[in-house]
Amino acid sequence: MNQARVPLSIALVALAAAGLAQSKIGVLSSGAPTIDAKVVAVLSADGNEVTLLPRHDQTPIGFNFFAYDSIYLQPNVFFSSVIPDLVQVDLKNYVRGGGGLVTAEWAIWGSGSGYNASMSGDWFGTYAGSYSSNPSLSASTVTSDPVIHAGLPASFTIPLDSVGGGTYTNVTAKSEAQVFYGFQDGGVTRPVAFGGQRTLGRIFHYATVNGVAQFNDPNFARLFQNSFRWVKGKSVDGPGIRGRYTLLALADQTQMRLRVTYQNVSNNLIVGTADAVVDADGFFTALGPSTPGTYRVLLKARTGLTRRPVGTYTTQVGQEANVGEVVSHNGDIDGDDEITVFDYIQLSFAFDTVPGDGAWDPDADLDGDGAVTVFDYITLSNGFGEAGM
Ligand SMILES: [Ca+2]
Ligand SMILES: [Ca+2]
Repeated sequence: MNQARVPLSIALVALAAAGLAQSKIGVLSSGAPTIDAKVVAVLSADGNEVTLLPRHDQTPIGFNFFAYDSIYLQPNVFFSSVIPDLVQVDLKNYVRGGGGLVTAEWAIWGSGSGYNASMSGDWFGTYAGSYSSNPSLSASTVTSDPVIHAGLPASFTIPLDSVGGGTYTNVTAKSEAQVFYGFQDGGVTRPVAFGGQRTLGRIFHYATVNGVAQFNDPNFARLFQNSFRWVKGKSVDGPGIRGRYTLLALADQTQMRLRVTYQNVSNNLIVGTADAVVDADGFFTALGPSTPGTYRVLLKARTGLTRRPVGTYTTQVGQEANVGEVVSHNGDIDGDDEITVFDYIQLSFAFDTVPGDGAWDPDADLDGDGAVTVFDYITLSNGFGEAGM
């Protein structure tokens, strides 16, 4: 038991009880426990409710980023890591749908080598071809912002850590980027703290690796806290919906998790998602978008397909809406929202196994009877060729 954590836990409980949390922040683990602990401590000290999430490259497909106001991505420690492609698409859609994302040095360094290509097109800078191992960096204001610069001097020196081989990357800001602090690289001003808006959400980048020495600097710690205030997104916490999703051939749907996605009918943008748990007959309730509007509802269970109840619904304050019911085939084991030969292959690897066997794969047990058998093959075959909608 780490004694130092006790006062922090008490402080967090007190804040949660008083409903004063600044925002809900999910920290994708860097893979370095000392850095992760520092990140959590600095953000908690600003009154946020902070959750340490799986290592970024091990984020499970289908992870619900919309459960958080903002997400921190620090991919430096395991610098050859790549986030699963479907998760990158989710993270990109999370930002475009109103979420906030803060990233560290490798996000842009790596994009220069093709890492995390599905989302890096949304970054606000590109790799300028070089990085540095300097032990400190002199940051100066380029454009002042009341949220970013709150409590900070116009210029300050940031002590730097070497994480993954360097301390910062030379970045070229894209034309649409807002650069808050920069540094001088020869005759060129390079961005060190910068970002911008992508559709409904915001991304904030650091050109630095953000190690422990950096967080121990009060000015950098404040800048870090301010950047999360700046990106803070909207969560799904509005009037609820109820509906019904039936996953074919599943013997007992009790406790089956369902993802509910809200799409604005006027511009087709995804504005948020919510998690729901269904009862034995497939009935569920879920929170709705915080912004009043008219939405299309998309429903998906883990090995089911995305299904859309007929019609749309308009949020009404304090009133739960019934969005209707759908039935889905069962067999999307790899989570790409289609039932194809790749799902067959994954089922075949787990065939004739039960929990405890080396090749056991709970997602391949489509009917949920605790074994991967011919009945799971039949279930998959019944939906073969079907895709989400
Ligand atoms: Ca599939
Ligand atoms: Ca089975």
